[in-house]
Amino acid sequence: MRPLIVKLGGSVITDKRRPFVVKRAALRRLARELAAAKGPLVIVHGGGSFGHPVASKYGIAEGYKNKNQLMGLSLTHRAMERLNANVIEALQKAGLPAIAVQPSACVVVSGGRIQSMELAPVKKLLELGLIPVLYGDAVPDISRGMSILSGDQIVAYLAGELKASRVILGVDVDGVHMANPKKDKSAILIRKITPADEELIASLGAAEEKDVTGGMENKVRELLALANRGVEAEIVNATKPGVLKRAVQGERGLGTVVVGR
Ligand code: IP8
Repeated sequence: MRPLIVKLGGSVITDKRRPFVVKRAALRRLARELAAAKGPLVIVHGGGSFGHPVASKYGIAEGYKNKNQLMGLSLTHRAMERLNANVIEALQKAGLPAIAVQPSACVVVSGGRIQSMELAPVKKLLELGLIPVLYGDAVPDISRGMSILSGDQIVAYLAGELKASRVILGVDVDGVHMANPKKDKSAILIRKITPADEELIASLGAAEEKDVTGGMENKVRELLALANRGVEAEIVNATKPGVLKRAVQGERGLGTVVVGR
């Protein structure tokens, strides 16, 4: 029972310029598109304008430094729960039996990296036919007190552990580009990335405005590590109606494919 794992990027489901604003129409559409998936499905979503501004204000991603950050961790987590509730409701309205799984309660993180995760509940939910929905979260970190765990890292970890059939990351651009496509309309889309493209991957970080978890470079690095474990992944534009639907139905080559050695 190899699940398909889909990430809904924060910039796809929230308005990144306006704190705590959900893109409701987009979320409704994406929920309907996800309903086209056959077989077991895990959904992970990012933070967008819910998690990132709060995490950044309190410096959660830098680890524990002062007592103020305790409220910061609490508020960041709550912001993510609020966004997650919106996602779950949209999925339910599209007829999908979605259920929230709280990462900060089941993942052990050290130095910002997942060390282990209690997977028995997720596996059982999948076996029953439910759709676990996880999200980037503010988490306790056993070496530095606290961290921000990105949805991308959760996707990569789960895909490896659950031996996912495939991973699809839905973002707000057509895939990975040679330059920032939001600033440079002529930026060339890269159709395929392999571990040999290190120079290109390192240059991705410079081209963009990063959020607290690192943006496109980070996504590609997570997916490459996964591809080396035998799980293929694709980054597609989920803001274009129908693209995510075609991807979850098994179509390839809609965006940037990440493959291993
Ligand atoms: O948007 C980060 O998740 P991401 C979540 O997947 C928070 O990087 C809490 C900022």
